[in-house]
Amino acid sequence: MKHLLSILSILFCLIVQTAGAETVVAAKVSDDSIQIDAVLDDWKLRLFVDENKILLNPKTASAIGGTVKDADDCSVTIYAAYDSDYLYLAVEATDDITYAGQGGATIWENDGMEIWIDGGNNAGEFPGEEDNYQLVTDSNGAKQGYRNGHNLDELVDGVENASERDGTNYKLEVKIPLQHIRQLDLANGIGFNITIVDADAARDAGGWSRLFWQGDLDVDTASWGDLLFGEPLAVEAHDKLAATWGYLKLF
Ligand SMILES: [Ca+2]
Ligand SMILES: [Ca+2]
Ligand SMILES: [Ca+2]
Repeated sequence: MKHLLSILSILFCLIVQTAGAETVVAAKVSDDSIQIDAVLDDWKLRLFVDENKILLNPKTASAIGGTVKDADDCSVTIYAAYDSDYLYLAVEATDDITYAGQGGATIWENDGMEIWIDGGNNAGEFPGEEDNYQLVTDSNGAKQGYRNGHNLDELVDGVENASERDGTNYKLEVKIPLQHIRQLDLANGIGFNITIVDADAARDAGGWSRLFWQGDLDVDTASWGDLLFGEPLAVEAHDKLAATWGYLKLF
């Protein structure tokens, strides 16, 4: 019986780990230290720990809308950071086929990222509550904001985003004014979700697919996770050594 309980508890832990965290903690960075150019060397990504990022692939996804067969088909790492004025997200995406032929109001059908924000972190209706909105940043570097049944310029004015392709893979970088997030309380965090679109070339044949970080229905705010506003990134050991060496050389 004791052995059975041990095995069951191990299995439970494995299931919890497989399901992935429901919280991502944005790292505090210096104001204006991140430039939106789809080049991520300004992020110091090596300092990001597991809680600062979302690993999204067919195994970690809460749900798959459509078909994403394996990590080569679509898998992404999403990094979160913030400063006094902006929330930043960076995406490194692996994709086997790029589809990004849509323009105008249908850019959400392109390979790219959909960001779901519940500013008051109180769930609520979507569409309905004014603090709930969706921001699309596609792999062309286009953007779109949606709230209460409307695409709104006010949701994308002031948002900067960039995309860079490397073959069929791509990188995204985006910054969102914190002022856009209604009912924001940094101490409370925001309700948050990410869906990654994997359109591929089979879009017209029903191949439009998505990986869900949380839940399985994009507008179900109650199923979203949390984004918390955390501490600055830890300084890496060799950065400390370099600083110490500089100090020694001074004296
Ligand atoms: Ca950059
Ligand atoms: Ca794909
Ligand atoms: Ca809300």
